[in-house]
Amino acid sequence: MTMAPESGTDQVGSPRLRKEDARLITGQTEWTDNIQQTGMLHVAFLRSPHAHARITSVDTSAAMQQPGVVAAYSGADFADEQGSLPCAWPVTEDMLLPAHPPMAVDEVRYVGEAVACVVARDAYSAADALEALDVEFEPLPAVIDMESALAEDTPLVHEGSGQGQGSNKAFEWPMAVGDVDSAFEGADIVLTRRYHQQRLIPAAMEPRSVVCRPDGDAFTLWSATQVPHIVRLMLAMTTGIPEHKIRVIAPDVGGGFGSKLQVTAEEVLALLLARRLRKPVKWTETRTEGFQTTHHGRDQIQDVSIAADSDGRIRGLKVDLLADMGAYMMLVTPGVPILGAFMFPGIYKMDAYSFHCTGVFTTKMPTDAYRGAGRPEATYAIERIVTELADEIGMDPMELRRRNWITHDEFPYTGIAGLTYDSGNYEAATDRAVELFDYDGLRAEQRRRRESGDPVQLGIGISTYTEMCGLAPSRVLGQLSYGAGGWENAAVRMLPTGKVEVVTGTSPHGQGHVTSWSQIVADQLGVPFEDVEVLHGDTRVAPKGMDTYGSRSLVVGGTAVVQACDRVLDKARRLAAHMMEANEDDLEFSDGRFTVRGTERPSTSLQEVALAAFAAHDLPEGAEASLDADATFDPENFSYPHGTHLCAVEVDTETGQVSLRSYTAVDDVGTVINPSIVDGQVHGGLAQGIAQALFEEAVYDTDGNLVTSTMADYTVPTAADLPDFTLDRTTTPATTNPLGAKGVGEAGTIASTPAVVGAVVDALRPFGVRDMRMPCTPQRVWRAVAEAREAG
Ligand code: MCN
Repeated sequence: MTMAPESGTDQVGSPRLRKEDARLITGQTEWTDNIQQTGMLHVAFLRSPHAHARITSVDTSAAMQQPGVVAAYSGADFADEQGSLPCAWPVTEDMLLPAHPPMAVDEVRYVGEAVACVVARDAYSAADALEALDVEFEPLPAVIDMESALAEDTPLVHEGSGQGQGSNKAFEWPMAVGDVDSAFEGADIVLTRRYHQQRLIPAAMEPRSVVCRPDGDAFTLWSATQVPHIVRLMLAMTTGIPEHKIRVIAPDVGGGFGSKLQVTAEEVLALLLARRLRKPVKWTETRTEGFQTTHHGRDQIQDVSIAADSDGRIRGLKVDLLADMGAYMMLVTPGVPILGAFMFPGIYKMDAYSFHCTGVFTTKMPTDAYRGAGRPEATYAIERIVTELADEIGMDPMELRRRNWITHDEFPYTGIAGLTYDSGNYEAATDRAVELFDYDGLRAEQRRRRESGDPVQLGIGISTYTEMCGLAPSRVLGQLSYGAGGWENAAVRMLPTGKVEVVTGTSPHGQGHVTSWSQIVADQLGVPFEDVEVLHGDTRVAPKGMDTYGSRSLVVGGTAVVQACDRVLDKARRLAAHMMEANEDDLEFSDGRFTVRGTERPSTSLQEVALAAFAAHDLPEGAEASLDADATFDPENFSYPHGTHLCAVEVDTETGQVSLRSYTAVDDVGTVINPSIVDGQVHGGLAQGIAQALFEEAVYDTDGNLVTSTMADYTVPTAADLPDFTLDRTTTPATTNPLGAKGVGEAGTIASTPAVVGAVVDALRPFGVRDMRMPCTPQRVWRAVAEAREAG
C-alpha cells in the first residue's frame, strides 16, 4: 500500500485517512435528532393503516386533551398552505402528475401515508396521543400488482384527482434506434427473458429526521438530507415562503443511498408547523416508519429480447419495461427508469435498440432513486441476458463479451442509445480480473464438481459493466426532462494566515468530500493538506450548489474546486508579480511558491501573497484585498466508469444455501483522488448489490400492507454475510474533466447484482435452471432445483 505523504503536493492518489472520521467515531458529531432547541416541540404522525381509503372524518379533539399535547391537526387543517410535494423530473409532457399533499386530505393511497399529526412537549407524549385521534376511513380497493393495475377493469389509484384517464398508467416513454425489426428478423438466435427487479428499501443507518426553528420571519431547517439546496428551493416553491427566508442545514448525515435525495412530507410539515406554532419542532422517524414511508427503490418488470448471430455477434436489443411508481410521483420517481433507458446496451455494439417504458401507479409507497437509480436495473438485464445468450450458443460467456464489446481503440464511441463514451479499456480491466480471480482454475474446479455430482456446486458469475454518472451535463438533462441542470459550484478562500477554506455545493453524507477536496486543493495550491478546511451542507454557508447524488460530486464538484483554485492562482500571480517586481509571464508556480524564471531571486509563498492581499497596503491597480474565487462547472458529458466483476458461489443443492466464495472487482474510475475512499465506496456498493441478489425484498400483501416493515423481516446483510473482496483498478482517465476522474459512488452496486445471480444460475445450470428470481434465498434456490429435477 502507498503511504500517505505528510502534506504538500502529491496528495491526489494518496490513501489519506479521512479527516471526518475522528469526530464521527468518537461521538463528537451532532445528528439531526440530537439537536435541541429551547421550547422545542415534537411531532408524531398518524399514518394510514389502509392501502387505499377515503378519509371520511378526522377528529382531533380528544388528542388535544392528552398530557403534553400542544396541537393536533388533520390534512384538511393544512389544505390551503401545504401545496403538493414536488416532482422535478416529469419525463413526458402528458405524464400524469396527481396532487401529492404532504398530509392526506380526502384519500390515502398507501399504508403509512400521513393523515394527521400531534404536536407535544416531548416525543413520547406525541406518540401516545396518536391513539386518541379519531379517524374514519372508507376502504377502497388496493392496487398492488403492476400488470393488473393496467387492466381495464382495475380500480384507479387516482380516480378522484381529475387526472385519471381510465388507467393507472402514468406515462409511456418510447425510444428506438436503428432498424429493430430487421435486426431481429435476420438474426440466428432470439432470446427473450423476463427479469423482476424486486422492490428494495434503502435503510440508511441514520433515520430521517428534521428540526425547524422560526427565526423572526425566517426559518432554519435542519434535515438529514442529501440535498439541502434542492430542499430549500422546493420548500419555497411548495409553501410560498420566500426562498431567502429559508435556511436549510444538512448536519452530519448517516447515509442516504438515494433515499435522502428527496423533499419529504415531513420537511414541508415541520416548516408549516414551526410557522403556525412559532416554536421549534422536531420529527424523527421510527425504523418501521422509515421502512413504510421513506421512498423505496427498483420495482420493475423487464421484458428483454436479444437478437444475435450464431457466432455470438449481437444484432439488436428490445426492452419493454413496467416501472412501479407507487402511489405518487416524488422528486425523481419517473426519471429513474428513463435514466436506465440509456444504459441497457451496456458496453456492447449492436445495430438496433428499442426501449419502451410504462410507468404505473399502485397503492404502495412511491419508488425513487436508490443507489444506481436506473443503471443497476439496466446493467442487470443486459449482463444476465448476454450470459444466457452465450449458454444458448454454447460459447464461454467471457468470449461472447469480448466479441461484442467496444474495443479500447474505438473510444470515443457513440453507442446505440446515443451516449458518447469518452474513454474506456474493457480488455485491460477484464484481463486483470480474470487473472486475480483465477477464472480458468475455478472453471476447472466447476467441471470436476459437475462431473462428480457434488451436492455443493460451484457457479461463476460475470459482470462487465459501464455506467453513466457525474450527473450531469445540464444541456443533456435539458433534452431529457423539464427539471433543472446538473452544474456544481465551489469557492476557495485563502485566509490572511495562508490557511484555506473551501466552500462546496456538494453535500456529503458518508463519501468523504472533506478529505478528497483537501487533497485536490493541497495539490493545486501547494499548501499542506491539514491547512484546508471544507465547508458544506448549509445553504447560508454554501449558497450555491446542486448537492450529492448520481456519483457526481467529484467529477462535477471536484472540478469546480480545481477551477476555483486556478482563479485564486491567477489573482495570486498578479499580486506576486507586483510584490516581486517581475513580469507575470516570468513567474513560475510550484510547491506553493512563486519564483522568477531563470533567476536566483528569492521566491514568494502563496501564504505571503495571501497576507499581502489582506494588508492591502500595496495592491496593483484594480486588484482586490482578498485571495478568493468561486467557479461553477457544468460538464459536457457524463462520466463512464467501467469494470469487470467476477463472483464465485457455492450452492448447496440439497438445502438451497448460497455461499459467496470469492468476489473480484476490477474497476476503472479514471484518476483516483483517494484510493482508500474509493475502496470503501466499492465495498459498500458491493454489499448493496449483493443484498439485492441474495437477501433483500420489500413485500406487500394483497391488501397493500408492507409485511417486511422491520429489520427482522427485511434482511439487510451484515459484514458476516459477505466475503473478503479482492479489489483492483485499471486507470483510463476521463477526457471530460481536468482531473481525469470518473465517479465511483454507485459502481459497486451497479456491477455486482448480475455477477452474483449469474453465479447462482451458473451453479444450477446442470439441473436445467436458466434463471432465478431475486433475492436468491435458500427457499427459492431449493425450489428451483426441485422443480428442475421434477421437469426432468
Ligand atoms: N473518489 C475518488 N476518485 C475517483 C472517484 C471518487 O477519490 N475517481 C472519491 C471522491 O472524492 C469522493 C468519493 O470517492 O470522496 C465518492 O465520489 P463520487 O463517486 O463523486 O460520488 P458522490 O460523492 O457524488 O456520492 C454519491 C454516491 C451515491 S449516488 C450514492 S447512492 C452513495 C454513494 O455515493 N451513497 C452513499 N456512496 C455512499 N457512501 C456512504 N457512506 N453513504 C451513502 O449514503
